[in-house]
Amino acid sequence: MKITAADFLTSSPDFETCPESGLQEFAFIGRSNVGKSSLLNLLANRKDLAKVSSTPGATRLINFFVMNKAWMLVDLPGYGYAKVRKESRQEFQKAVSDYLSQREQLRCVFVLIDSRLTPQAIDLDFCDWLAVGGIPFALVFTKTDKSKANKVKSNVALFLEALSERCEGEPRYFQTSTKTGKGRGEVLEFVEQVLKA
Ligand SMILES: Nc1nc2c(ncn2[C@@H]2O[C@H](COP(=O)(O)OP(=O)(O)OP(=O)(O)O)[C@@H](O)[C@H]2O)c(=O)[nH]1
Ligand SMILES: [Mg+2]
Repeated sequence: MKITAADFLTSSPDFETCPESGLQEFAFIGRSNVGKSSLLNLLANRKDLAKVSSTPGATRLINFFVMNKAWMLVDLPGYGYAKVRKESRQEFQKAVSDYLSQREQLRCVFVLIDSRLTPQAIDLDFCDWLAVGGIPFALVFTKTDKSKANKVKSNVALFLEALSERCEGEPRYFQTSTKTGKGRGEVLEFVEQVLKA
């Protein structure tokens, strides 16, 4: 899919203020600093549509972007920034959980995983939470330019294996780099398929 237009629509502090719109949505979620805003910019082919930051936790609102005047990308705040007790790991911001569980036009959540790391409980728990809630998701392993190819490959395999012990079925997954543009075409092709379905 060719991106011909990408426009910021609005930011919402909570679910209640999310824009009324009939457009189908694809959301980005993941740990702080994993590269959600960067990936959004890569897909949109824009340098600074979504705010990229070296400070973890920069995105605090739910940000809506209209693509090709036809569908939306939604940049969500990252989870796992503040040090949290084990019991509250899944008590991430209410705005995000409300959005994910109640937004009717949400077609797919892209869960971003740092490809440099071996499987992290917080990411596995989050995928588990989505699966239990019946919320469709796909995995995006980010920052693949930052480690050797075989390291990325083994981290992806380990994550899929760990996830298979918790949830049924293997999710779609992608590997991306905002530095080289890797994965952009595949993710957009997937979005196109889902929009058509
Ligand atoms: N080398 C490299 N750096 C990346 C990549 N993706 C993101 N980064 C860098 O990682 C940092 C965090 O990126 P963001 O896109 O702001 O991450 P985020 O997930 O939106 O962060 P929060 O909004 O704070 O949760 C920035 O310094 C980016 O430049 C990538 O694919 N490769
Ligand atoms: Mg961000």
